[in-house]
This record gives sequence, C-alpha cells and structure tokens, in this order.
Amino acid sequence: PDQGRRKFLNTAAFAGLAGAGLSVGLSACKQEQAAAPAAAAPAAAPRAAAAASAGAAGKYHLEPGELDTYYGLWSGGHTGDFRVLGLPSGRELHRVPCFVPDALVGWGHTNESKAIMGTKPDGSLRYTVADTHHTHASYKDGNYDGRYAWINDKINSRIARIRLDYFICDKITQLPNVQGFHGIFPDKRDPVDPAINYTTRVFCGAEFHTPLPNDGRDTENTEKYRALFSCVDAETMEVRWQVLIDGNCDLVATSYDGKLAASNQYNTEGGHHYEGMMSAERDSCIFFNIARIEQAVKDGKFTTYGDSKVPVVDGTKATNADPATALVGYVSVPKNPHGVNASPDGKYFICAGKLSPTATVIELAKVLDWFDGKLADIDQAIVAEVELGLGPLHTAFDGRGNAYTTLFLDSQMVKWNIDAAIKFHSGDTSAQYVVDRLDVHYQPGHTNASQSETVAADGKWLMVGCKFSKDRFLPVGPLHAETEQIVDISGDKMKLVADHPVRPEPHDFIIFKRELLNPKQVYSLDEFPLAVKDPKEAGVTRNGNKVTVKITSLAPAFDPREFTVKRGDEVTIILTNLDKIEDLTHGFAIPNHNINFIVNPQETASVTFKVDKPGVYWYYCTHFCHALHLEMRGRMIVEA
Ligand code: CUK
Ligand code: CUA
Ligand code: CA
Repeated sequence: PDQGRRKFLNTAAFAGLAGAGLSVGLSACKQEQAAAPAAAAPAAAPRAAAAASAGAAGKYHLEPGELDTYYGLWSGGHTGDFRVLGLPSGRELHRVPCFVPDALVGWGHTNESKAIMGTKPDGSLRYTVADTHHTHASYKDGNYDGRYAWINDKINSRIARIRLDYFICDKITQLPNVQGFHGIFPDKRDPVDPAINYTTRVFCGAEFHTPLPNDGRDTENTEKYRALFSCVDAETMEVRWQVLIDGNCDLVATSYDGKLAASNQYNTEGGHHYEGMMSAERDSCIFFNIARIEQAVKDGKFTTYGDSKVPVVDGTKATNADPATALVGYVSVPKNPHGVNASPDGKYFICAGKLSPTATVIELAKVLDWFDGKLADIDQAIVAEVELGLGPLHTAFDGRGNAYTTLFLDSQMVKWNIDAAIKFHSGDTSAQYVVDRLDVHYQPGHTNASQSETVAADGKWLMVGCKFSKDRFLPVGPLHAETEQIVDISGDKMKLVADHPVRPEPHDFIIFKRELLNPKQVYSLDEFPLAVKDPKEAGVTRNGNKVTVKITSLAPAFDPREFTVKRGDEVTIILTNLDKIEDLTHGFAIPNHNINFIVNPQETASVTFKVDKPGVYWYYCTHFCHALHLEMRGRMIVEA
C-alpha cells in the first residue's frame, strides 16, 4: 500500500497540499493527503541541511567538536535499555544498561550488576528481557535536579533507577501484584510538607488486570481481575503502597503541587479482548489524592495480597463515591484514551482520545474542588474536549500556552492552543484552537518538547518518535529503523529540521538543558567496597576451591600479569582500574569462559566463574586504551 501511496502523493495534483488540513477532516482519504509533504520530500543533502541549520530555535547541525545544548533521555522499548541522546543533533551518546545484559559493559556478567538485576538461587539472572517505555527524571522546584531518572520494564513490572551522576543503574524493584507496568512519573513535591519541594515518590500504573491474588484459582472469574496503581519510594526504591482500582492504568502524570497523580484508563470495561476493551464510548482518567491515600495507609485501612507485605488501599468506585472521603476520582474521558500529560503552568491535565479524535482538558483546581466537596460532579473538571485529528496519543507543551499532540493515524503533529480550546468548548465556536499541522514520517507515538514537563518549558525543540520509517532510509532487510524527527517550534509554524534513524523501538523521552546535569567522568575508589586500592594488594588468595584474584589495571598492563588456578576452582576476579585519566577505560576478557566487562577510571568490578579445562588462557584488554593496548594481556594458567 505504501508504494501506491507514494505514487499517489507524488502527482502534481497534490503538490499544493503542504500545510493543508487546517480543518479537522476525519475521512480515510484525509490520511493519504496529510502525509503528502513529508512523503514526497527529497532527502536533503548534508550540506543543504547545514546551510539551513540556523533556525529560530538555534543551530541544529553541529560541526565537529560542537556540543549539544540539550540532553535527551530515551527509552529503548523492547531492546530493554535506557538511551542518552544529545540534542538538537540527535546523536546517540550512550546506552545505560539496566534490565537486560549488555556485552560492552559486562552488565549482567559482573557480580555487582547481577546483584542489582536480581538472580535465581543458582546464581543466574532472573530476567534477561525487558520492555522500557517511559523514563522521567527527579524534580526540584518543578524542574529537573539531575539526581535520578527512572524507567519501567513493562514485561516484568520492574522499575529501574538511573543515577545521573555516573549514568548507571543502581537499583531495580519488581512491583508485586501487577502485570504490564507501563506509565511512570515521579512526584514534583510533597502533598503535605511544603519544605519537600523535590521528588520523593515515583508512581507506577499497571495496565493488565489479573486475578487478585494471581495464584491460579480465579482465572475465569472476571470479578477477580484487577489492576493496581503503585507508589515507589524514590530513595529506598521500596514499594510504599498500592491502590486497588476499577478499570486499568496506562500512562501516569503528576501535578506540580504534589497533590495529585493521574492515570488514563482505556479498559474500564475490563475486557479480555480488544472488542471488549473498546465497547464503551467513554473510559476514564483516574485521579489519586496522595495525601488521603497515605493517611489511609497510616490509619491501617489496607489489605495485602499473597506474599506481598505492601499495603493496598481500596480505590474502587463503589467505596470512593463520596468526595469527602474519596481516595480517588474517576473523570470520564472519550474512548480508550492513551497519554496523560500535565501542562507546564500546572493548571491542566490533557488526555488524548486515541480511538476518539479528541483531547480532553481537565482543570486540576476543579478536581481538587471535587475532593473538597465544592464540585457536584467530577466531570465538571473537564474544561475542553476538542477534536484534533485521528489517533491522538501524546502531548507536549511549549510554555506559551500551546500543546502539541501526536496523531498516530493521521501521521501528523497538531499544534493547538489550550485557552482557545477551552473557549471553543465553552461555546465560542469562532475560537481557532488548531494553530498548525505538520506531517511526520510515519505513525508518531510519543512526542516531547525541550523542558516540556517542567515549569521551565522553553518552546524550542520538539522531537517526534515515528513508529514507521519505510522509504525514509536505505533498506536493511525486513526490520526497519524508527524515525526520530526534530521540529523547531520556536515560531508560529512548526518546522521539521532533521530526522534520524533509531534502533527499535523507543517510546517516551525527555529533553532538558545540559546545564541541569553535571555528570562525573572519573569514579571515586570509595564507591566500591571491593576496590583494590594498591597494586601491592593484587594477587591470588585461596579458600578451599574458591580462589579470589585481585587485579589492578594501569595502562598498559594488568597486575598481576599472570596467575595460576586449578581445574575445578571457582574463581572470583576483582578488577580495579587505577587509571585516573578521563576516558581511560579498560576491558577484561577471558577466552572460553564467557567473561568480558569494562572498568572505567577508578572503577571496580568483579566476576565469578568455574574453571574446568586445564590450559593457558590469555586474558586481555578489550577496550582500546593505549598504544600498547594489544599488548595489555596476561596468562590465566589452569593446572590439571
Ligand atoms: S506508550 Cu508507546 S507510543 Cu508505552 Cu508511552 Cu504511547
Ligand atoms: Cu587497556 Cu586496552
Ligand atoms: Ca475502553
């Protein structure tokens, strides 16, 4: 069908359609027309791109040696990783392994990373697959404070924390009682204590409902199928509490005042198949009153399920009908909403309709009014419900009152004005809320703008994560890259300035000013309890058939340069990189023993393995470090 579409689009009849689609057309034909400019655009030559690079938002084409002005933190989808991009160039700078093994770093091979990932009784990894969708960073005073980022694993309902000083994962927690943990969002301040103006909780929405407890008893009892909303402590990473709800969670957002968290619900029907999940005309956006939930936990009004000790409070509709005591409120939202996003002025949450062409604007002050008994019906908190186009998913903000929503089916970004949408909804049909449309390539899922989810939204750059890229890049067989497109949003019109392929398949991401981070390039030896601080400590110690080999690296040699063990030994190698020079990383591999990991400057890592076959094995440095890198090797001698 795509060939036909391109042929169709390249005809002169549609040449004038750039910028078309200012009215919301919902016919199938509209989709074809809408994609015209992007699909028909010739690939820009690199030079041409450079010449056009100084847009209103700033330069996006960087010359060699020029640094990006923004960091982007990206999810990697079912690659299971966490990625770091420089923006606006779109260059991928790093992948931080967390949930799944990584051969470069030795993540999942070193004892330290295995302890973070979690092991089975036999010492092997509990999980080696993950599906990361959403990453968000810790806040202070409504902006990122550079401490942590968190990311979800939808497959195994795990949350990982990334330390942003070293860009490493330091903790992973598995949520009890849930499946399909999808949306994640840190709080921005405490709902009760005004002195806590920074993140102390991370909220997690579970998408799949399961029998509760899920022990094989009630697989056919629909009444028993439930989903929970979870709160994780930002520091300890322990699960503080959970809320039993009607329907399911999907994505999560938090208010700037710390009082509310929200999750969109697409399966209020409790369907097991898609027909059932889309049978109702409206679903919900659920609002959690954090202070009340925590008071209920304190008061002992909770239960627990199965082996889990985590307190679970009751947030179901039946017990939460009275606003005076409600822990949660359910706002009605059209058909199978997808994203929920908080506007940077702190006033609104926006739910996109997905199967409805609308976005719903919910005023937070009014939701709080409902909890305070000042609003008869929580649906009165809806201040706009406007048509945007087909398949609205996620929304970003420019800090100037405009929202940018991905239209998955239309393959478009739509820029719309929130105040105008509210006016339109209240009866002023002359209010033009759609400001601009931009065709993207193709089927955009997530979008985000620079600083979009902070009080410092700066309205410069918008990234669009397009799920399909066919005909955009050189073909490489059946698996296509995805297209990340960068858009200058500093003017009235959105301007597509560049795109780049990414390995499948990123979902959500955040973009923030580089000044907000201050990463370190050299570790402190004290970070590592096992550090071999002096080459004099290096060497072999034996305890029965358990052998510990302490090794240091200092370019271009390991110390010791050889060691001897016996067949049948369990060998633990502890390696400290004593080089202090930035960028001087060493690797350590042993042939035939499945060992490879790196040690960054002043880092320590250890591995444990069995030696079963006598012989000589050359351990060597895998990370090019020195003119004598190839010579940086030594002998492990295994005696019979
Ligand atoms: S979900 Cu993937 S495009 Cu996981 Cu944020 Cu919407
Ligand atoms: Cu050390 Cu290469
Ligand atoms: Ca539904």
